[in-house]
Amino acid sequence: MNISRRKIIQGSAAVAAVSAAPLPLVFGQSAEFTYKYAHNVPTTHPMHIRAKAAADAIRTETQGRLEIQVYPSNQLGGDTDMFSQLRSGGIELFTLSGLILSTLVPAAALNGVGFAFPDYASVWRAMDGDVGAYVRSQITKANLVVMDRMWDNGFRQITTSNKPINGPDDLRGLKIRVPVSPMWTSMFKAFDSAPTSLNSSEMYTAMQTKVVDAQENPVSIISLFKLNEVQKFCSMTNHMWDGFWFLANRRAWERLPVQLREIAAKHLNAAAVAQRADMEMLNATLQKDLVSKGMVFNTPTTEPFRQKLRSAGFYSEWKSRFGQEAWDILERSTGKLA
Ligand code: X2X
Repeated sequence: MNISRRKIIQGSAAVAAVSAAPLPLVFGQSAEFTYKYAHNVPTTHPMHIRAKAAADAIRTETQGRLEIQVYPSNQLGGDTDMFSQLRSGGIELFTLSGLILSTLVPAAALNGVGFAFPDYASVWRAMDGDVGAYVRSQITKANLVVMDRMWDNGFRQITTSNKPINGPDDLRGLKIRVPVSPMWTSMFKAFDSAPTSLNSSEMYTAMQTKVVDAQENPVSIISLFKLNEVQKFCSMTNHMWDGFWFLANRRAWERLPVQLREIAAKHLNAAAVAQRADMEMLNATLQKDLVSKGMVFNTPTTEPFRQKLRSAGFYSEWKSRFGQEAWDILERSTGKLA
């Protein structure tokens, strides 16, 4: 090799070394930080797919310093259990429905108020705007770290094994599985149903063994958890919108150098936004797929359900539970609810 060529190579190696200097990488060396991220959906769900891609992007951009291992599908326990592990530091990262999170941070149930949002546009305006900012400030006060962008679970629909739900009267006495959260129990009590709180890890079996006859979830969850195998009817009630907050254990998060936190947050927030678009497309496709598998869909009128909640005192109860400040923030996004 002649001198000038060697100089050029040395020169470009030096440039590479300088640009890599803040994040040195030695191939084959194990990561400086290996964090567990756990969630409750199957690997076919866009939340898993986008989070996994974000974990790869984070590994690459941190030059291997931060490795996020993804544990899907309730592998590390049901939501209630994973949430305790997140708080104790047994797992570092976790996505949780705001409504389940409300067992620790009451304000996190705000987005689940019955029939608060008519469509996705109003959901994201609120959750990327004032409602989300308020909820995140409350989550932070509870000593957890939360990413800015919320992930979509979806508008929830009611499935049953035995009859379509055409109006609120069909909900009377219905044995329905709901997630573990006061908001869900309260809503289905207001409908005079008989709600049973169970984590999603136990939902399929509960219907298979007929412990319950019904459940409520977005079409994507109904399909990806294969609930059509144990449920016949799907009534498109859109009775609430539900999403996941991406949470981190505070001590684990603060152990990361600031630069690594910034890289992780950037990719996780971008993945959330991409996941929202995936979900809208998927919901339409999966409904067709469920129909082809024999599930029977109907779309009841919303107003009688809302009226039933109103007359049962649901909105006034939740207004006083959340407090005037939180309720005003919600109503600024949704219009008058109570
Ligand atoms: O538990 C459920 O029903 C689910 C999967 O929708 C949530 O994460 C709240």
